[in-house]
Amino acid sequence: MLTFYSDGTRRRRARSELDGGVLVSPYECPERVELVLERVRDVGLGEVREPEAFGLEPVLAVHDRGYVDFLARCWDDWLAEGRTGEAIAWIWPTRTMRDDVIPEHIDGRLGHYALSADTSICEGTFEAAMASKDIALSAVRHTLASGAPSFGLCRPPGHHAARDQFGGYCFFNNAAIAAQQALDRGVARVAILDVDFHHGNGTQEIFFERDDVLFLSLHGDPRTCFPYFLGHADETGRGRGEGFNVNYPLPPGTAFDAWSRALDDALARIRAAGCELLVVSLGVDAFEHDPISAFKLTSDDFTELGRRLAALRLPTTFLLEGGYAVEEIGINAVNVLTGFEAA
Ligand code: OKP
Ligand code: ZN
Repeated sequence: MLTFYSDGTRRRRARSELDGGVLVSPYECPERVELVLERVRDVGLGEVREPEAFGLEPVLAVHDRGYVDFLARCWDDWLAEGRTGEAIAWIWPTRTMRDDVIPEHIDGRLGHYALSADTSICEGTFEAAMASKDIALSAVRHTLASGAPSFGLCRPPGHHAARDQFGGYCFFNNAAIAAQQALDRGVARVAILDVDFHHGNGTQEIFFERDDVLFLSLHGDPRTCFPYFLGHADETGRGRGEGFNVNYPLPPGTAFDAWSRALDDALARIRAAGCELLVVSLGVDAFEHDPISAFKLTSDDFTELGRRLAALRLPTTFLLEGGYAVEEIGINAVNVLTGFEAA
């Protein structure tokens, strides 16, 4: 299987994440991709290729232009205010306020475009997000052209990024951008299966009213898990999208037996919907030792996940999302890929 990777992903090296009332060193760190890349090479998964540069057009097919402009300029605008730390949102247009007038000041713009305070913006963030979406686009292009599976070693992740919001360590929604690219190149229906521990609120939002993308997500129940305000089972799509959004909220402590029952239901739905391409939002934070998650999957379970995905016999693109047990992230992510290839 080909892997797409670029050093541009390491341009984001944030120093601060607001975590339980203190600023900590971010869980979503550049070492994550270095270790996955090392594992890809150690197991001999296949060639590692540089992505092509696709520019902003495929980004603007799923994201708002004002949002993209904000991300491109945020760091400079922040520095222009004389700030010394990293850019972190701290005020939002909450329920009783107005969100139809976008503020001019960078603090107001941050609140308009942020969905959470865990994700600071620092020098290089926009460049890393650009590299990450180019990796996703290159991976899906390869799968479309050859029918062969591919692995996009994306960083930063993407599934929390909505049409005009960043947060949960995500800026551009790599999976949504890749899926839209496939549709624009003639694929009739794409399945996005999100196995990251956290609900893919951004991907859900982007495709909620559409029937050309079937979105399915297995995740920690939002009653107790980030992102808290989306991801319930009754969110099934709207309008022509009704039935094309499937959430499997699962309780903390869920292990592979219960998790894989939800997985098998998702796979049956992908089969029934006649999808021509599978994009896997491959977070490996369902791992039992993940520091910020609560499921109990083992490293071997990730191999079995890969096997079950292969049984769909669909052209498949894997895109890295979360996974914060850094020591084991390479083993867990690549186990999915070797399990897929062995099947
Ligand atoms: C991103 B992805 C406490 C944690 C806050 C929420 C989790 C973001 C997960 N500072 N961050 O889905 O792996
Ligand atoms: Zn996650």
